[in-house]
Amino acid sequence: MPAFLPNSAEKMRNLLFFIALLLVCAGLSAQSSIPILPTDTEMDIIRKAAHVAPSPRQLRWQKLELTAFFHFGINTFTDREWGDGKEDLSLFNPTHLNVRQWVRVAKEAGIRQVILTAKHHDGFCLWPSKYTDHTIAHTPYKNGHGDIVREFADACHEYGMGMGLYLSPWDRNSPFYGDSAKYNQLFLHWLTELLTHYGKVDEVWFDGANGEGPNGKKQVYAFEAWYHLIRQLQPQAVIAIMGPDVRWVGTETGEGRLTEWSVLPVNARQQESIAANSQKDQTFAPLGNLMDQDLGSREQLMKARGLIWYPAETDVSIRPGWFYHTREDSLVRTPSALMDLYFSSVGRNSVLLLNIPPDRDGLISDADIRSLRGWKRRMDATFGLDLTAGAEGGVFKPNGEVAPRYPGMEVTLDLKGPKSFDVVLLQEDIRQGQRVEQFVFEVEENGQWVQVASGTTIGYKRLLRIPPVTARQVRLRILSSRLDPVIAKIGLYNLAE
Ligand code: FUL
Repeated sequence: MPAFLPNSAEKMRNLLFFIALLLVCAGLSAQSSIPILPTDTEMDIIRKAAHVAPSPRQLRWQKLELTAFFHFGINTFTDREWGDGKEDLSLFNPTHLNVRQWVRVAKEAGIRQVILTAKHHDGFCLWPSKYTDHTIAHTPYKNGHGDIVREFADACHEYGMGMGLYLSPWDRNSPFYGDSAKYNQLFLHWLTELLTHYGKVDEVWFDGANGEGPNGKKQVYAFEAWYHLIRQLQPQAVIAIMGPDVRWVGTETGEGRLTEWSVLPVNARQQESIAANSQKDQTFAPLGNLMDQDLGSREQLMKARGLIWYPAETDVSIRPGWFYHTREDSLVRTPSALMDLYFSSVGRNSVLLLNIPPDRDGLISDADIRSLRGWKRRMDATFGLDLTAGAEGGVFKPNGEVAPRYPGMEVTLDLKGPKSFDVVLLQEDIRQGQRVEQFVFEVEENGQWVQVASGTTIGYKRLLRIPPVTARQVRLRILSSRLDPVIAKIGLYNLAE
């Protein structure tokens, strides 16, 4: 990887001095939330946006790139997607259950963190909770002595895999659901069990489904109290996607936006909380609808009272359903479809959360394993050889102004001989923030620069597929950025068939 810092020590010193000066002048350093003051000008707001950066837990999560879900529970045995909480628990009897196999399969596919449905909407707990009878302790599995959360935690530990738990707020079994105070308290008990008995937890996942309880009343979730408890018990865990650290990308198709900002505006109601919690943890309530196409443009930022780092997670299943159904064995995504998912999620500044549902035996099925292996082979064959290795140049030429638009910033690479490629990879150093708004990628042909790719945001990672091209000199030009962008990597590859 060429480093986009000047080659000589002197240039390096100049650059560091320049960056330090810039930060001092701007009076800003990177932080995960920044309030906007009524006196801030448009330029002040943009400068602030350029300094919003991930918290350590968000940064760790973003760098994982590939994470997976295991949807497994009573639905696996009733062949349903959403149970109603009245299921006969004697149906739950995975005779060959091997959670180590799930985690191994995921690991071999390049996945770095996995999330188990500890409890889905049907209320069935995969661990022997003390607070309900609707648990694994009342199933034939290991004669009621099983604990699949324990097996999962042990397997994650054994394979060095990040461990996450999905605890559905919606509960169609609990008699307390709808009696908001009681259910919220119960939920705290469940969280406490899960976050104290099983070692380190890296991600806590809540979806937003919400309904009425048996009393006919809509449950009001006490998210704030839940977040508070999670921060106390497992401070390193990211809370997704009804949570402050990670947002839902907005679809379940596996497609992120072409323009995907990790810096989002928050609203007036949040202003005080942001001011009070600046540099600390804070509650979240981003402005607007997270399914909108435009979440973070300059126009959106101008309406905000604060700015937060709130990156996208793309959840999608390897099969049509979230739970395993035999009838879907022939509908497993192919290796090339999984490759497409990588480009449309990780390649668009998001983390991929790929669901791989274990079957009724309690194993990941052969069809899924075949696809995952084929995908991994393609990933390795594609990204194993970066054609910029050994390239010269990469001196980044900032123009040094804190200005609203930055024409003319560019990075040129001499590939030391003609190289053919059809994939371009770009990365910003998001520890400094996300800044690039528009770029073009060019190759030199007969003394002329020819554009082969263009785009808007880069963020943690941007991947572009282009028609195959051969060139010796390539150039990234930033047409618009919120502040001097910090380009961490340019890579050139060939997509493996
Ligand atoms: C949704 C749920 O309703 C689905 O069953 C699934 O768990 C998905 C990941 O989240 O909200």
